[in-house]
Amino acid sequence: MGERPVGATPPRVMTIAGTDSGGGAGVASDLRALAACGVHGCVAVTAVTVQNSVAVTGVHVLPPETVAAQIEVVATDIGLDAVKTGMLATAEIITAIAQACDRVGIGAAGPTPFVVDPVAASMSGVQLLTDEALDAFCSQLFPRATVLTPNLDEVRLLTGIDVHDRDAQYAAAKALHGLGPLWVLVKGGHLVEDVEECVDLLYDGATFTEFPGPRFTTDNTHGGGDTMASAIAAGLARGLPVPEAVGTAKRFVTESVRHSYDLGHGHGPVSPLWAVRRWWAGEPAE
Ligand code: PXL
Repeated sequence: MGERPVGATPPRVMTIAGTDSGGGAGVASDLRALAACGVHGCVAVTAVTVQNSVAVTGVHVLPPETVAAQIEVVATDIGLDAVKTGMLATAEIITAIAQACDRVGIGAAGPTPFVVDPVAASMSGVQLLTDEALDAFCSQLFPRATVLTPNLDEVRLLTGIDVHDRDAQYAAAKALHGLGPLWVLVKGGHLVEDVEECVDLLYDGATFTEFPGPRFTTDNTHGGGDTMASAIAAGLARGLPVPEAVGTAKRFVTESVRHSYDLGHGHGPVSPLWAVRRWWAGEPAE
C-alpha cells in the first residue's frame, strides 16, 4: 500500500547548489537523495564544476541574477516546502540568494524551512567558496537559516575552533548558534578521535541532542554532507520537527555511507539508492 494517493503532488524541495560532472556531489547527489526520500527536487544552479572522482579542475560561476531568478520562478509557481543550499561560490551569489529568499518567504522571512550547508571546499581541498564569501555567508545566510549543518573543517573556517573532542564540538555548536541560525548541527564525521562512532550534535540555543551512528572505514564519502542536508530538508518538507528531521536524516545518511561504492580512481559517492532498490529487486510497484 502506498502512503499517498496515486498522482498526489509530493513535497517540493529546492537545492541551491553547484553541479559535479562526476555525479558524486552537489546537485546530482542532492537530487538522488531527494528522490530517494520521496520528495520532488527543484534546482537553482549556482556554478558548474569540472570534476571527476579525483579532482575539481574548473569552476564556472553563474550570474547572481540567474541564481535568484531560478529560486523565484519556482517558488512562485511550483511552490517550495523546504530549501537547502550547497556550493554557493561567491559573495554576490549569496547576497542574491538572501534577497530572493526574503522575497518569496524562505527561511527567517517566511514559512519555508531553510537548510544551510556551508560548503567551503571539495574533498580534494579545492575552494568552492571565495574568501570574501565567508563574511557574506555568516552575516546574510546564518540569520536566515532554519538549520546550519557544518562539518568540522567548516567549523574551523567559520569559528576558528579546531574540534578534537566532544567538549569542543559543544563549544562550536554554541559559537555557531550565536551567529543566528535557529538550529545548528555540528557533524562529527571528521572527528577521527571518535574511533567507533560518528556523533552529530544538534543545538537550538537551549538543548543539545546527540545523534550517534556507526563509523565506517571507507574513502567513499563524496556527497555525504549534501545527502545529509538534503535528507533533513526532505524531512522538514514532510512536516517533521527539526529534531525528528535530523534523526531521520542521520539514519538515512548512515545507510547511504554503508552502501557507498567505488567510482573512478578517487573518492566514490555515498549512495541513497539503497532506499529505492526494491524495484530492481523485482518487487511490484504497489
Ligand atoms: O560535497 C560538497 C560539494 C558540494 N557541491 C559541489 C561539490 C562538492 C564537493 O566536492 O563539488 C559542486
